[in-house]
Amino acid sequence: MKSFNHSMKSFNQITYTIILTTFLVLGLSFSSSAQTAKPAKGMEQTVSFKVEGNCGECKERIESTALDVKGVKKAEWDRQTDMLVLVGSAKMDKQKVANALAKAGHRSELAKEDPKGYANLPACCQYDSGAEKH
Ligand SMILES: [Cu+2]
Repeated sequence: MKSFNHSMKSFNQITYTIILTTFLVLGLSFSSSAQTAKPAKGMEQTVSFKVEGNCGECKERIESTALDVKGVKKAEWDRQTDMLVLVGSAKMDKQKVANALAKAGHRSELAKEDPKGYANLPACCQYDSGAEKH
């Protein structure tokens, strides 16, 4: 029984070492990838996603709606490519921006448009009507 206990102990020690090493390696790789995914506090981040829109009026609406969301410092929407580029603090949440845009009627890669918001858009801005970009 004594020798059994002894071998159990060394087995536990080996297991413990393996687990510790695994966590250490995982922890190191996780922290380095986490740094690139989420900027440290106080740092700025730039994100972009596609937002449907038609014209200069859409541009103003999309950009001012985005700027009203917490943490957003700069918003620039490109009428040709439909890409919205946001610069903001670490607290900026692109999903919140997408939700605000959806409420205003603009569909994006991240959120489906609110039908009421879409219906309230001026006819020239209703991007699903087949109206040309202008
Ligand atoms: Cu428009």
